[in-house]
Amino acid sequence: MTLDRFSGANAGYVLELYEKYRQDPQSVDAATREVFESWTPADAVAPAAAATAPAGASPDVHVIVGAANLAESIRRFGHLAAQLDPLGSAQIGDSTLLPKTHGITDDDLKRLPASLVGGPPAENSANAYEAIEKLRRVYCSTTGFDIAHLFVPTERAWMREAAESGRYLPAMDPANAEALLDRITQVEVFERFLQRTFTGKTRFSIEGLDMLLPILDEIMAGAAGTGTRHMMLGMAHRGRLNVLAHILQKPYAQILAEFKDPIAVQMLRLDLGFMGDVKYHAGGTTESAAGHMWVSMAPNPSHLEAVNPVVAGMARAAGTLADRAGAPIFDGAMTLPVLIHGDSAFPGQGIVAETLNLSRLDGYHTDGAIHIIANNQLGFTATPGESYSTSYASGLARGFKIPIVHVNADDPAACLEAARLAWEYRARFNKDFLIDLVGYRRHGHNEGDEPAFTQPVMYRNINAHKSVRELFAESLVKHDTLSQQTADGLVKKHFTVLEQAFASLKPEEDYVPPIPTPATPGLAAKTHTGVPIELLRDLNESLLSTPEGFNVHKKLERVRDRKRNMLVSVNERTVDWGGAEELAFASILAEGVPMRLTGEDVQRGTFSHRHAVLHDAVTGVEHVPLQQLPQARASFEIHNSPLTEAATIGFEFGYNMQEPKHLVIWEAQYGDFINGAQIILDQFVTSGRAKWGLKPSLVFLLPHGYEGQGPEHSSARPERFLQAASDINLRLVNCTTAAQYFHVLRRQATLLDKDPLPLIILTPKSLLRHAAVSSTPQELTEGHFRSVLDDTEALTRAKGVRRLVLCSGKVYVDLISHERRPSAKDVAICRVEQLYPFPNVALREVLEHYPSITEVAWVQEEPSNMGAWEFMWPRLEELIGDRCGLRYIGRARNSSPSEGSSAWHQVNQKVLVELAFDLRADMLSPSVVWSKPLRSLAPAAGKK
Ligand SMILES: Cc1ncc(C[n+]2csc(CCOP(=O)(O)OP(=O)(O)O)c2C)c(N)n1
Ligand SMILES: [Mg+2]
Repeated sequence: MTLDRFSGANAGYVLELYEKYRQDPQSVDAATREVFESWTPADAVAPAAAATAPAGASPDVHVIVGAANLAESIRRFGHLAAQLDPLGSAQIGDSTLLPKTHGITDDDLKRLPASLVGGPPAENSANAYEAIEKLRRVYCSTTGFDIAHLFVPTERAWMREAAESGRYLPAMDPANAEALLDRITQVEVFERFLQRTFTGKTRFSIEGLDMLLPILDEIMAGAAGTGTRHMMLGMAHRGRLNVLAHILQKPYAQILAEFKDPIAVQMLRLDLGFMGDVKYHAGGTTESAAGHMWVSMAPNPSHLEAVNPVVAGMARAAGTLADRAGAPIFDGAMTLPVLIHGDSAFPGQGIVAETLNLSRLDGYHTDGAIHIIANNQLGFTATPGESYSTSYASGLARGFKIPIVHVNADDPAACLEAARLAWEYRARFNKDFLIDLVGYRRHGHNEGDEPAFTQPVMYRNINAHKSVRELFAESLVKHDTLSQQTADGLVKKHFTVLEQAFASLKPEEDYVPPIPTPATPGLAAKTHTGVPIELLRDLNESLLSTPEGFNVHKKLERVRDRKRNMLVSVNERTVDWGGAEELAFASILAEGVPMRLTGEDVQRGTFSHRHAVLHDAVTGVEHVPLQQLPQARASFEIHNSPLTEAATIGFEFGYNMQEPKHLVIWEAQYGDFINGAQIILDQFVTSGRAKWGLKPSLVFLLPHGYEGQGPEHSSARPERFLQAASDINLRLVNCTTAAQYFHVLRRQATLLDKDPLPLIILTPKSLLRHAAVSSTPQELTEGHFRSVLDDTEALTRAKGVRRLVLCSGKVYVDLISHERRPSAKDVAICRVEQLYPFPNVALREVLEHYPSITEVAWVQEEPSNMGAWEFMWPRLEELIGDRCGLRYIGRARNSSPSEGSSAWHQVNQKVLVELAFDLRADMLSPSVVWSKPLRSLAPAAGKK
């Protein structure tokens, strides 16, 4: 006998059982005792055990170990032999599921005790063979328990016990069975009615995966029964209308009216432009039938899986208690995210992995999401072989140690069991769970699509395949659970409901157009955000105090010493960017607005300017001053995010949607990294208002400015926000002083419930500690954010000014620091601190201050096709009219944001600054443009 024959977990199991028997023969059951009475483990198996084994005849050891290994193989790999595909494709199979692979026969098994197999199947079995057969029925039937990858033994053991005991299989008594058939019928009839009434109109039918609805019912019932307050759903197109109708309770009349698309031209709000979205992207909220639980479906863009982090963020927010100072409290029992994925999209879209990676992180976990792959074995026309490299569509979840249950969508009982398991596992272990619901797609990708062009064989099969309703009804009739008449009656009943809804439809009334939510113009400008000096001093003192015995790092102590004197003299420019930020945060908390700040390395700050979390220099213990603030009336949280942009921004967006009265801030390491989340920005942040009537108020801090660091660390790509800016859907600012930053943050907190808009702040890098951006304490105590900062020095000589330079952000500091500035008496330099909404009124006032100008020059660091120029150009033209020319000074059009070399950067920067002062730079660069005065362009865009 060779050692490898006894390798694997089961050799250990047999020996353990034997050791138990040896210590106390009564501790094992009688049949096992009988086997061990005539058996001794061989030296090769376990020398230590053999040394102490009783002498006696050596039985057929390999049979015992083979039986145990077979049982373990079935538990681990049984899913490979499960019949998961309703269309009957061949199972993957695995040789370790056969007795002969383990050197044993069925007869051998019949001679062995059931206890060798263990678990619930052994309990009432006469021998190992019977127990193995039961095990096969659990693991190799229409459910595949893909759980061998779970690392935590208690979780694995619980899953096995739950599966093997059949504890979560629904009791199919007649009442339950009829209720289930009724539900499945409702789901199917809804699709058939739409097919009949609106033939060929896209609806992304659920047919083939109809059991998705009863699965959701089951999860909802579990959640509602244990006091969950919010269930958050995220899903794509497939079956969405069915879920909206039957889970979110969206009235049939409204859905049918949308199919009619009755908008008459006179109903369009032409002043607001186009808005709204296709019907299968809409979201909704309802109270569950059982009450006490809100069920919400996030609106969804076409971009598959992008909604995942949004739902996770919504769920996190819904479970967060933030109305007290300190760290917020998250209670996962209050909230449940449920994400429905496509079988092609789940493995294909990177944001899935990004979101799964958030699932166990401190600042992000939701105590488990339930995932369902609506697996119709196709992605448009693509086959599984073309869509993923893993064995199953769910493969990615294995790496995250998420239990996976594959289930045949034609087996209603198995589907409900999967749903109950999901709910119970999540409630018990507070971790994600995945149901891979394997079905098919009755029609083409959409209802106007011909699937047989690409899948002729599959669709011959599908056309001949009965629906789950028909199959279930047939089996209930066959078992005399109900009559065929009853089953047919259910179909009729549901058709009648829909027919009546359709007959009484008044499309113009039933259609609910997206609600236009224009921002409140002018409110922002009137928001006063100064804070009395006494309060600022109090807050500063609290921020600077540390717990008894706390060792602050020496270098930080010096910084903090400076801060101690920051507010002593109200007229000295002692408040730097970091100081202003901390005081703004503290004052916002003192006003009772909870705050959440995340991003890569935000606790310290990329440029070491924040230090919102102090680490004791000796012990490493953390101290978060903003969580210990006696003046605070709301919670503060700050988390270093994982190295992810799309999922983390999606998460914060969802959080913000769910808790709009929290100030939620995401900071980029360098501004350009935000383009990793471009889908979230385009699909949710900037267009969510127009498409879905959402009112996001998320804040982005994006370091921006040309400092010679190369194309990738210079620009936060403000042009992308400006391109998406319309109808007052966001605010984009590029502040140049600490006080402006202080006021814009406070303004955002004040406007959260009055005039919420996303706020994008382009923030400094090297300028963080530059004297030019520091402010006086008085500037924090007075006034408000100003969208344009006029040139206070030039105002004293306004009549002599010929050129009005307009710029935004860091280039302002380069301009005013230039040696020519003091003598350039004919130049005024004004800062446009808010790029969007375009500060029309403030700029008009500035223009009026300079009666003799012959030109306005827009100066920027970015190439002309980037930065703000192309946005400003028509608007400035409109503002200036015939009064004077408009000139562009900045880098020439380029495909890359900046030069790759720092020396080259300096040349170009010098040239563009000198050109602003009319110095025909001695070192002209072809990559800097000094345009001729521009006039008579096309009229400005018209809209705000
Ligand atoms: C990010 C993204 N890329 C491409 C598409 C275009 N598209 C729409 S549905 C689809 C196939 C989706 O397949 P699957 O995930 O299996 O969902 P199913 O339609 O089968 O339910 C594709 C490629 C999209 N919507 N989103
Ligand atoms: Mg699919």
